[in-house]
Amino acid sequence: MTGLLICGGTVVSPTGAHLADVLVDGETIAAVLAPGAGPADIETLDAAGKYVIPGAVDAHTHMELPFGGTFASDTFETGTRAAAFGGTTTIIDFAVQRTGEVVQDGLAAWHAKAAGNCHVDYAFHMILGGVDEDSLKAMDQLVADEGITSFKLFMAYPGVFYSDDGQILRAMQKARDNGSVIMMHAENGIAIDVLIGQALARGETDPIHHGLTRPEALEAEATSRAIYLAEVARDCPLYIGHLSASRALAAVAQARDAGRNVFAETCPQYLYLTLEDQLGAPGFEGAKWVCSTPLRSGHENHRADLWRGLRSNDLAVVSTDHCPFCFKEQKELGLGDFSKIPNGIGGVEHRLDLVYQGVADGKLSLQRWVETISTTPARMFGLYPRKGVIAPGSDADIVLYDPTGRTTIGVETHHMNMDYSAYEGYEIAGRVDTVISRGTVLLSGGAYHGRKGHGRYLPRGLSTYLV
Ligand code: DUC
Ligand code: ZN
Ligand code: ZN
Repeated sequence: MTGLLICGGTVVSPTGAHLADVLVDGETIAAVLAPGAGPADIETLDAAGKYVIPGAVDAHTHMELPFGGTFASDTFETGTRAAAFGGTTTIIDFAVQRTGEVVQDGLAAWHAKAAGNCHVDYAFHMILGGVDEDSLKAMDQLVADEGITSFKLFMAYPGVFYSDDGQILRAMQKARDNGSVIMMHAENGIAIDVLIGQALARGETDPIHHGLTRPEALEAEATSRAIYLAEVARDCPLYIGHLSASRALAAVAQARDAGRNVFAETCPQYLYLTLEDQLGAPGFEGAKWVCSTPLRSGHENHRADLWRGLRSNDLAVVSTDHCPFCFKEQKELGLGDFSKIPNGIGGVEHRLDLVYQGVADGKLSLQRWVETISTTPARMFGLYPRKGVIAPGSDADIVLYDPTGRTTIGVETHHMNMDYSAYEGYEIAGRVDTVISRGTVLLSGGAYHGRKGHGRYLPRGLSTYLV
């Protein structure tokens, strides 16, 4: 018989972990079987002692994003290859409509960047660089025809991506009508720009001032404002991106307790890294960790609160906000002026491991690990049950994870197109062992077998979280 039988592993899902064999036929999963119940005359993959989990879905990446006069350093080719090494078999990247550009032209440009270049499957959200009659019509067309069912708006970056409250409200009303989700960059960019101007005028130019001019109060304020605007838009589905801080989380939790369609993600950088230790590193070193929302103070309770939010489902998803820039020549654009440092951290390769470390440390259950990195992002963004689950009929995107292995993160071993690692020297108590995408083994025994062009565009349906 043709196909592949993954034998002896522990299949992990949001509802439990049990010994089972997984039968793969072609690109899809044919059956999940009692151990030993599969056909005998078939190629097998020994998964004894390993966790067998659905391929991870990174719902927030920025390959080749134009930002601050340069471009994110991973192409779709290098970034999706790195994703595969880390067990992520689907990314959802952000196509960009720049202010004044036709939305569909921005989308076409993103398809041109990605088509034929991806190692793993990919989908798009759409960044709206402004809301007007044309972009509101485009939202309907993208939902109906293009498989794009989520739109990101920015309360930050005036003059670049910024939308004012009236524009946000109109986009939310449209999303309420067509069933799509509004994703929000929730920071008060108008107030932040005042603080940046004042800091620079005082001669405060080091990278740490990136964080100090983006205080968590302005994330909490914007998060609350977005939640209220979504309420006015008849409880439009709202997804807060890259949530980094305790009071923003409290606003999300309050809305969720009230039964609202409010969801949020956080990212590994906020779970591990701090304003003082990384952004405040000596000299210009801190530029490596300039991202927005920024890293938060380790003297406050943000990281512990974020782990708690992941446990309680006030934080539904961990994605990376993968937006890498090299230190040389890219981050260095901000030498002498922190506001010119391109914003972003690369991490698409390390999300499974970094969240798994939370399991090893007793901060998260095995089930929540799978739910936050795979099942929920797939459900949230209309890819479920094709992605995010090991079940008959689903794509055979499968990762074997070795809880007895170890991973050392660093620039010498990573596969992202970055000249440094944001997590240099981190030791993880686990290891991605085997990665399968639609039945094709991309990684096994440390050897990479993937190729660019294997990854396909995934038109998405509506979120399955909404009633
Ligand atoms: N934040 C980043 O750090 N980079 C890209 C865009 C964003 O919102
Ligand atoms: Zn953002
Ligand atoms: Zn982002």
